[in-house]
This record gives sequence, structure tokens and C-alpha cells, in this order.
Amino acid sequence: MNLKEAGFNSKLIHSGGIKDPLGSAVTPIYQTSTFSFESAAHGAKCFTGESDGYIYTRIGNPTIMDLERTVADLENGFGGIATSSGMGAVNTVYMAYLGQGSHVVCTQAVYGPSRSVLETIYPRFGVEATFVNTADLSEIENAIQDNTKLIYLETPANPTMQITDIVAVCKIAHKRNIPVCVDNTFCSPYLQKPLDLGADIVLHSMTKFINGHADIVAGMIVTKTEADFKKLRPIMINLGCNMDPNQAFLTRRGLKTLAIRIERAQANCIKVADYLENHPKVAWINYPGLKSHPQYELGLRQMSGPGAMISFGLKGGFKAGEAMMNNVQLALLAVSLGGIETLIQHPASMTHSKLTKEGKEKAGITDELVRLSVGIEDVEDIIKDLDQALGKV
Ligand code: LCS
Repeated sequence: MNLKEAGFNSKLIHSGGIKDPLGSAVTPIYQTSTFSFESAAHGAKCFTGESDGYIYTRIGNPTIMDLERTVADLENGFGGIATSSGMGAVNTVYMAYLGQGSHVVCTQAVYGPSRSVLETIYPRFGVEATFVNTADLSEIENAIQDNTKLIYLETPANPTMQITDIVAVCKIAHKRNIPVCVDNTFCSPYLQKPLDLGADIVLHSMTKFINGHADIVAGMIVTKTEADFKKLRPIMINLGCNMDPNQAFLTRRGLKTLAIRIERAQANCIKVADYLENHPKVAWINYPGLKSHPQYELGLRQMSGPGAMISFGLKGGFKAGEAMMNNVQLALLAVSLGGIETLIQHPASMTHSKLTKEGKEKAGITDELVRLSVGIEDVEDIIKDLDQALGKV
């Protein structure tokens, strides 16, 4: 059967295509740093690319390649480049497309470090960044300069859940030959396929939904074209932010259940969002599955489901949010997201704490904002836990 034509769930289980010579049903962990060549001539051919043999794990490894091919298949892309972390993927993209004298337009509410590296590290190398509300297309149009080399989107954005219209942004960018990269961490390819919507590059913190078990830190870049793949892969290899075979094995295992995990977490999240929206102590809530979300219609168009992430504010502001976070018993007070367990955290003092005060304000990361990643526990227990914690506010 041609897996390219198979359904998403079949791809989750069977994509990868690394045949083990001993018939192992699961791609084994090739825990090796280096691979022996059949001859000196074979080794030389591996280096020129005339042979596709393995050389050295930083350059390529069967366990890692199995995962790279799988995620590329799920995203309908040309190829995948696995990285040691989501930030490894983000920086590989920045390094590949940005250089002395270039400019990037970036969603203003993105994962804190994806933004703060552009504010603190890249200016040293002559890279300029403009952060805009990418939900407003005119802000993107106005921010584009002659030297803009990349448009970087995160949608839904961490932690505001703001949605950017990928199709519309790609039209604007491609008229000017600017590539578009989308951080698809909050959705995973199960809920959103940016390459199908016109993006050139998609990346993930696989630490989140793709692995889903809170036991791995990992990243992935998928490109639509061979040209972008060839531009990015050597950067990852030479930066040394490659994945490790063990990490790849666990991520590939976690990925097999992506669809059923997201279905369950999302079903829980819809009920939790409904509960929070109707709670008298909740001032506001951002969840793409609620009609009150300002881009509810756009979410329906570009995502196949609203996902399992919520941000909200309590009427008592930060003090109330703090009291709630300090009183959860089932949920963990922890950063990260997209795992099987429910997590609650405070972006302004945790994941986005390195942003400037002004940056946080403009991005809508207020002190009162609390972020919730809904897990796959029994939803009655999640709600009971939030209810008792809110009772102590
Ligand atoms: N992109 C997004 C959207 C993220 O949420 C994160 C991590 C990254 C990239 C970076 O990935 P990492 O290197 O951690 O694998 N987000 C985190 C968060 O919200 N809480 O803790 C980590």
C-alpha cells in the first residue's frame, strides 16, 4: 500500500519506512555515534552523496530518520529535520534565512525565547526584527521592508491563543518572494497543516503534543521543497543541535497515539472552556473553540479542531490567578504543554518572563493571564480540581 495515500492514523503508525534487517516491528534505537563503511571508496561516496549510507549520528541516523520521515509525511512536506529541542528548530530556521543586514517580521505573541533571541542575540549579527500583531494583515504589510527575508508566525500563539490567517499571510509574503515559517506546536499536524495552507516551512517543539508524554525535549522542521530542505539541513548539522537516537525513539513512540491523545484532550478542553467561561470569578477566556474567541470563524477554516490550550484571566487579576495556581491538586503547576497531564502556569513570570514590559503589554501577555494545557485525565476530575482551586480564590 502506498502510505502517501493512507489516512492520518495509518501514517502515524506506519510512516517512517526504515526496514530493520532482523524484522523488528519497531525501528530500533541505533545507539551509535558513527557507522562503518564497506570500503574507503564507499565512505567517500557517502560524503559526496553518491551513496545514501549513514556516516555519523549528527549527520543522520536511522532511528532519527524514521521520525523525520514520519513527521514530514504527516505535514505533507518534502523532508523533516529533527533537532535537539524546539528552540534548536527555531534557531536553525533563523540562522538559515537571516544574516547581516536582513530583517524578519514575527508574530508579537510567540513563545518567549522565540522572540527574545531576536531581541537579544540576533541584533549582534546585524539582524533586525519587527514584532507585529499578525492577526492584522495590514500590520504585516506595513512591517515588510526591502530586506525582509522571513515571516515567522506562531498560530495559535503562545499564550494568547490569537490566530493568524496562514493563507492570507502567505499570499502577501509570496508576492515579495519572502518565505513563511509557521510554528505549529499548539496544533500538531493533526489539527493544522501549514504547508497545505501555503507556508514554506513548519516547525514544532515536539516536546509538546507530538511526543505528548512530558519525558522528552525535541524539535522538528519540515520543508515544502527540496531547496529549503537543503538550505536548512546543513545548518542543523553544523550548529550541532541534532537529535539523539533515544530521544527519536521515544518521540516516535509517543507520536503513534497523537490522534487519540488530541481527540481526548480536546474533548476535555471543550468542557473545561465551557466551565471556565461560565464561572463567576473568570473575567475572560481565550479558546478557539468558543464562539467568544475573536477569530472563531478563522479557526474553523484553518484548523480541524480548537485544540487543548486555554488562556484566561480572573476578576481578581494576578493575585487571584496566583491563588488558583497555588491550590491546584490534580493539575501540575508547571510550564510546557501538550502532554497527557493537565498543566497550569503563569506566562508573564514564567515562559515569557524574558520579554520586555512593553513587549508583553503589546502582545497581550498581561499579569493576570493564566495558561492551561488540558490533559487526558477524567474531565470530571479536571473540573473538580479547578473548581476547588477557584473556591480558594
Ligand atoms: N515553540 C513553541 C510554540 C513553544 O511553546 C515552545 C516551548 C518552543 C517553541 C520551544 O520548544 P522547546 O525547546 O522547549 O522544545 N514552550 C514552552 C512552554 O510554553 N512552556 O515551556 C516550554
